[in-house]
Amino acid sequence: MRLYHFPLSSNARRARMTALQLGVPVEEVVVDLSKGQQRTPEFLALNPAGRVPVLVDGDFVLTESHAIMAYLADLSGPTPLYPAERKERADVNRWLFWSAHHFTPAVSVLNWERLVKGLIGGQPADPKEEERGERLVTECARLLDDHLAKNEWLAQGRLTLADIAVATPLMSTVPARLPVDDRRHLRAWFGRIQELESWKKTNPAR
Ligand SMILES: N[C@@H](CCC(=O)N[C@@H](CS)C(=O)NCC(=O)O)C(=O)O
Repeated sequence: MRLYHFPLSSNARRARMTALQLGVPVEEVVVDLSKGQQRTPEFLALNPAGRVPVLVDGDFVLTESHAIMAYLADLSGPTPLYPAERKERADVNRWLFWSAHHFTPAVSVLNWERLVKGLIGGQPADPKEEERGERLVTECARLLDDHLAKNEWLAQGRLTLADIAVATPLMSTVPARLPVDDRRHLRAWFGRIQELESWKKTNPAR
């Protein structure tokens, strides 16, 4: 099984962390986004959207990081990371969808303005977009912090795919200046995630 990724991609990181947490062996293939390798005909044949991650399992090609997480978990057999019981799984799924639909796109706005633009060509950040990103991330961070004030983990009282999915965009907390400094419960939870071997092993600085 091959997992196409880029070390700086938080979307790819959640798939890589999931494989590591589950102990599912995957061959990691780097697609260097900074060199435009996501736009080669070979890669576009795998994912016409030109984005990582992509998982290739035999003749089955799967895109979308949250779907890849669920697929890997199902492949590994019963796992507390992604419970089979209907309501328990729904509890995890709600955070996977929240991550995909709300949190990751919110962080992406600030990531783009404050980090990626600089990396790819030195375009200045657009203050209107920064303001929009600040507002979106602040709303999400408030929701997360309130939940984590009462819960050690996002779902089911233990580490699940929910935590991995939501935590990876926070890898840009410092470079994208995410407005999370005053969210003490969120930061404590993120500290617990950063202690995981799967987080350390997927650190782009390694
Ligand atoms: N919804 C997709 C988003 C994937 C995505 O946007 N990946 C970014 C890296 S974080 C990418 O490959 N960007 C390449 C580009 O925009 O050219 C997922 O969750 O997998």
